[in-house]
Amino acid sequence: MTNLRITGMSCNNCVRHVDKALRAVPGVTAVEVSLPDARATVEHTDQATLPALIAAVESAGYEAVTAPG
Ligand SMILES: [Cu+2]
Repeated sequence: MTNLRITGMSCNNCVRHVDKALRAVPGVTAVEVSLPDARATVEHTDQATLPALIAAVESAGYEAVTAPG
């Protein structure tokens, strides 16, 4: 499981974009995105690497860094 701090989300459309981008990464099994917490919690296998998760968020137009649990 990986927690990401997401920068750039301002509404529920942003949440959907981030959610969709993360779910498209091979190995991701579950995603929970919180707008008020600016956070995404991602359940995934080893197939989904941290750089792949971050790249997916960036390709959707947002910034991501790892966040503590
Ligand atoms: Cu938005």
